[in-house]
Amino acid sequence: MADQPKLLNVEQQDDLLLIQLTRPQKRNAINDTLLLSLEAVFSTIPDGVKCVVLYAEGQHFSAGLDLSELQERDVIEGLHHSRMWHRVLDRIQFGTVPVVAVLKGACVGGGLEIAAACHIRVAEQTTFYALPEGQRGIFVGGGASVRLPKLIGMARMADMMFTGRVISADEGIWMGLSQYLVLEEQGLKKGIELAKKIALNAPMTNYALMHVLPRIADSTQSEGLLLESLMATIAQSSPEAKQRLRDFLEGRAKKVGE
Ligand code: 1HE
Repeated sequence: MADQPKLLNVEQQDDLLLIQLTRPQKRNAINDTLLLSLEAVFSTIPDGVKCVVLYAEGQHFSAGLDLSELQERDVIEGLHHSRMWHRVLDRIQFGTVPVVAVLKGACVGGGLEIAAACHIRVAEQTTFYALPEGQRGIFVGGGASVRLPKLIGMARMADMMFTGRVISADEGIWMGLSQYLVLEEQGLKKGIELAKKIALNAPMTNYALMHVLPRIADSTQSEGLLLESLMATIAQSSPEAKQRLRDFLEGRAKKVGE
């Protein structure tokens, strides 16, 4: 509706798409409208965009599910609601381009679930992580029970829910919740810097990292090894890979670390 505040701001910068949560007055709590807006944006990534940076206005990445909408749902409505979260977060994780999330302040509940669906997480020093579902008498419903154990292990996730433990940005980096830790206000700059690097990769490599690597992680060892061989063969036979290998052998490509 026209008089409703905009919950997302989307801006294309060359081959990057910057998506900002713009509900700071509610600490970027995720109501259904915001969740469906995210789905719409991630379903229509413009041609030419090679990486997304997801960040937030205000002091907090996201306070999670908008609890004011958690009205009396019956069982089947609850199932559909959780499955809607799964659909949207799968759209982020298994979309067309990698997503770098820039975290700060609260990254809790559904906010952490969204962050976990992204491919790279940059945390500002103010970030803190929690799963207050345990204290609110509910359970995670946006995919955390599948994605978080892959990042930090099941025991740590269970601890967060059993005890309401709040994880600091420093703890989060060694646990694996974020891959990068930066000073306050430096997150977006770092996120864009990383997104620009990711955008330089061969699209086939980014595709393999987004779509094949997590499937290999879900496979048995023998299935995973076969998937790896198939993916490696497809990737190395692409014209872009051949060109990149020639560039290295003929001294035109950067060495590791340059
Ligand atoms: C909200 C929400 C919310 C803030 N739903 N309205 N998530 C939680 O249990 C986290 C709940 N939120 C908090 O613990 C705190 O708000 C924060 C630590 C994140 C930030 O504190 P603070 O002092 O900066 O803000 P505030 O004063 O608590 O909140 C400002 C406003 O945002 C206030 O509304 P106002 O109209 O009184 O100004 C709050 O009510 C509102 N607000 N968080 C609704 N979450 C797929 S299943 C996922 C399940 C979950 O995510 S459960 C975890 C829910």
